[in-house]
Amino acid sequence: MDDAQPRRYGRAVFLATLGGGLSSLWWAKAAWNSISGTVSPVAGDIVPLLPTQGWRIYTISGHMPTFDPAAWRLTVGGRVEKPLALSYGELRDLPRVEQISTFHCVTGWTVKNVHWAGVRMHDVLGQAGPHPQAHALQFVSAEEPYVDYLTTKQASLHDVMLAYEMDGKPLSRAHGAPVRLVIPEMYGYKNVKWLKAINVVDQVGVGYWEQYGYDNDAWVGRSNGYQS
Ligand SMILES: Nc1nc2c(c(=O)[nH]1)N[C@H]1C(S)=C(S)[C@@H](COP(=O)(O)O)O[C@H]1N2
Ligand SMILES: [Mo]
Repeated sequence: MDDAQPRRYGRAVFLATLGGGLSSLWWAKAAWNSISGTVSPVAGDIVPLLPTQGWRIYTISGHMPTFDPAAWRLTVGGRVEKPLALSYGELRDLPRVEQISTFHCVTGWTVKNVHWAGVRMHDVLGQAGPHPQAHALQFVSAEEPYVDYLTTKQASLHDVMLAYEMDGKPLSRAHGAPVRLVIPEMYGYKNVKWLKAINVVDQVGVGYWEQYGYDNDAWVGRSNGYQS
């Protein structure tokens, strides 16, 4: 695809908007490796690739969406220059990253050292060219009506991932096949499974669990979840 010009335009606009601080990391791939945190670029060499334990499989509907590789698309829309509909193959063709990070549910369980593989948000959004005035992302699950939001700044954290593999295998249906959001800094409910759409929006809306009183900013250790 010959989209050098729109791509550069999208980046320039987005960078100009976000300015400095955390958000400048959005495109600065090289900078990520110098940041310490939960991600190890050579994670596989340090922690053996083992099936992780302690998961509880959650659905809100009792029905897990099925994944048809031929028909599936991940759409990127909302306030973008160029809406996208990525096939599974196109998603897999984007630069692959791996990380090991720990997963916390707000109800108290934790799964340590989950080995994820997938793509970084900027590699998906960069092609779409988010509008300068839009400050949030909406993540829509194929499991309706599960939805959640991150600010663009939160979504630019270095270890946020759209994960298509867990523990060295394609993401299972129970864990959100074919792709889920992973944001280790935040509690599990932000980690939307069966992701089907990312929409660039002006500001965060009310996510599925947030409508019942959970924090919009689900920082592990700082948000205690229930607010009522
Ligand atoms: N579509 C969808 N995504 C979801 C949920 C859900 O019920 N439906 N539960 C969330 C919560 S509260 C947690 S803790 C994790 C659990 O991930 P797991 O089911 O892979 O263990 O998924 C999150 N993503
Ligand atoms: Mo959770």
